[in-house]
Amino acid sequence: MSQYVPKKTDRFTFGLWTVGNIGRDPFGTAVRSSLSAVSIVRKLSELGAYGVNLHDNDLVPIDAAPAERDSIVSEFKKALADYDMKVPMATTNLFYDPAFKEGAFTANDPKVRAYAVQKTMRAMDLGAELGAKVYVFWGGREGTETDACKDPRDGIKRYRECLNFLAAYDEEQGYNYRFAIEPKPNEPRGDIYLPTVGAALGFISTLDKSDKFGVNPEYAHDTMAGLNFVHAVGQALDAGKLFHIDLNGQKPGRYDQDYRFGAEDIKANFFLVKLLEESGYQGSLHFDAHAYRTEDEEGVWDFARGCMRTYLLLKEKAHQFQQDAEIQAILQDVHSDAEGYAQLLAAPTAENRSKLNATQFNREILGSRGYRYERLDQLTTELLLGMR
Ligand code: GCO
Ligand code: MN
Ligand code: MN
Repeated sequence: MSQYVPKKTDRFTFGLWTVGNIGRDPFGTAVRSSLSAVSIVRKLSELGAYGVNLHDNDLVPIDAAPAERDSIVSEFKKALADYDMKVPMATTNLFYDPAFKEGAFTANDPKVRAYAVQKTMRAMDLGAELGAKVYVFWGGREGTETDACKDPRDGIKRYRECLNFLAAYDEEQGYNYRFAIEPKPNEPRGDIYLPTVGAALGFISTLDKSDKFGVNPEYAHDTMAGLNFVHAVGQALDAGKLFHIDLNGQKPGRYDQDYRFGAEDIKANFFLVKLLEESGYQGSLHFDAHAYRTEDEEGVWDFARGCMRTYLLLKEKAHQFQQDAEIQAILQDVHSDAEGYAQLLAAPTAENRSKLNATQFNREILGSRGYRYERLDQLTTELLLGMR
């Protein structure tokens, strides 16, 4: 059905590192050969993606000489133009090189911190050259195995200093990036600073140019820790801070799996897609995931197609949910405000305060009511199973 075929207007993006993942894990070596950036751009465009995102070193090797860098970048730019692909987001690899083993922006060694900021300035230059509008900060190495090594207040303070420095650089260069902090609780560090969306939102309010900063939540990161990702995204939306999102699949309580979007917990993914669509979120729908290690290149493209198709199927299900008369009747009933209390609470005026003080509530009536959420959830399940 053509409605489930991805189009550029769906704003789907993948990282070069995602479809480019060669299946290395802590227990085994690569199982697929690496794909060139140009071939990834071509294939993703054919599949209907809007763009590709990258870390500096996904494209340009860390030790490339300036001339080599320029020729790689110009070949890549040509491929973007040839295949009508965008680079909406760029980021820095501050986790792979041994220099960052003790942290990057939060490292104890000020020279490591300075190098991390310099590397990010150069990666921001690269992203701007490719047209990126969002710049992601994922602090993969910003954490500890033992808190004997540093006071967490110093970690946070250094993080802030580095981000303030980079926001000033952004302003000076006129890049006008939207900066998105990506929280994660652990992996690769034992514990990572800013583990949750809420922690990142709190931290953002302490930055010099806090308006420029938002979040890049990832399904797997909250789910690993047993948290409700839909609630986290809801809070980010409410704060006007959902600048980007990383979609994937993950079982709770496991290692970082980064499965295909929709591979795990279809119901949670449905509520996520429903929320994104109903909120009017206009940013990229970025898949930060990779194919199972069992796959060859064909499986990689099955994986990429699957991420996008499942999103579109769930988007259609969200539409059906809105059209379903029985579901909507239950919702209407539980949200009804016949006596105007919702209005009263929304306006803390003196009149409303005294009105509320004078009100007599019947606790028994309030407590004896049934909400019909069993039926509502069953209807949702049946809708997702194609039975409605
Ligand atoms: C992870 C992270 C990364 C980041 C990426 C972009 O768990 O490894 O999700 O994939 O998203 O580095 O900043
Ligand atoms: Mn991740
Ligand atoms: Mn991510």
